[in-house]
Amino acid sequence: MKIYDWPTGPYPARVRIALAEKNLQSRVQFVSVDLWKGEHKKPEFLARNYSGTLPVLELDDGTFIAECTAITEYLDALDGAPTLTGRSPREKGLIHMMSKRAELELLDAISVYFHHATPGLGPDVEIYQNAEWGFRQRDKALKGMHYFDGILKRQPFVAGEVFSMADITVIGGLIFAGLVKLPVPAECEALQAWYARMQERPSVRNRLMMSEPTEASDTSRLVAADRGPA
Ligand code: GTS
Repeated sequence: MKIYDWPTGPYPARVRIALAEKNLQSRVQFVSVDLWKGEHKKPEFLARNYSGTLPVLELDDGTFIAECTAITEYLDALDGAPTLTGRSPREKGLIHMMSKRAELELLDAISVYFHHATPGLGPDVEIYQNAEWGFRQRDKALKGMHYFDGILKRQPFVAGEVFSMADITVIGGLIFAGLVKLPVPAECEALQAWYARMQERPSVRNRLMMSEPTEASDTSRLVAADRGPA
C-alpha cells in the first residue's frame, strides 16, 4: 500500500497514528506530496483524490481511498479485529459521531482559519481567502476545545472508555492548533491533561519518524511551531 501525505500535516498525522496503533507501518510506502508547492492541486494528484487533499491511501490493486475517517476504517478492518472504530454497534456509532464532531468543531474549523485568516500555504496556493470566515472558524474551534474539555472531564477518552479514532481526530485538531499557535485555553484542564497523556503514546510521539521528510526546511519550520497547547 502507498500513503500520499505530507509528514508534518495534522490530517496525515491521523493516518500515521492509526497505522502505528494497528502496527501496519511496515506495509506502507510513503509518498510525499508538497503542499507548499501546491502539488495537491495538480491534475496528477486530483486524479487520485478529487478533493485535492492529503492523505490518500492507494491499495495494491490501484484503488484510492481518501478521507482520514475512511482510511482509518479501512486500516482498522484489515485484520478483522477493529480497535479504533468500535466493536459493537453502540461503540461504532459513538466513535463515528465524536470523530465527526471533532472534525466539525475543531480540526476542520482550524483548517479554515489557517487557509482563510493567515497566509496559509502562500499566495500561489491560497487563491481565494475570506478572513472573516476564517476568524469565525477560529472562534468555533476555541468553543470546540471547551466542548471537548467538558467531555474529557467525565470520561477518559473522547468516545468513552477506550482509545479510538475519535481521540485521533481531536489529536489532529490540537496538532493543527499548535501549528497555527492557537493554544488550548488554560481553563481547559481536562483537555490539556488528556493531550499530555496522548503524547505519551508511541503512535503519537513517533508519527514523524515513519518516513524521511523530503523538504527539510519546511518540515523544521512546521515542527518548530508544533508545540501543542501552551
Ligand atoms: N476531509 C479531509 C480528510 O479528512 O482527509 C481533509 C484533509 C485535509 O484537509 N488535508 C490537508 C490538506 O490537504 C493536509 S494537512 O494540512 O493536514 O497537511 N490541505 C491542503 C489544502 O489545500 O486544503
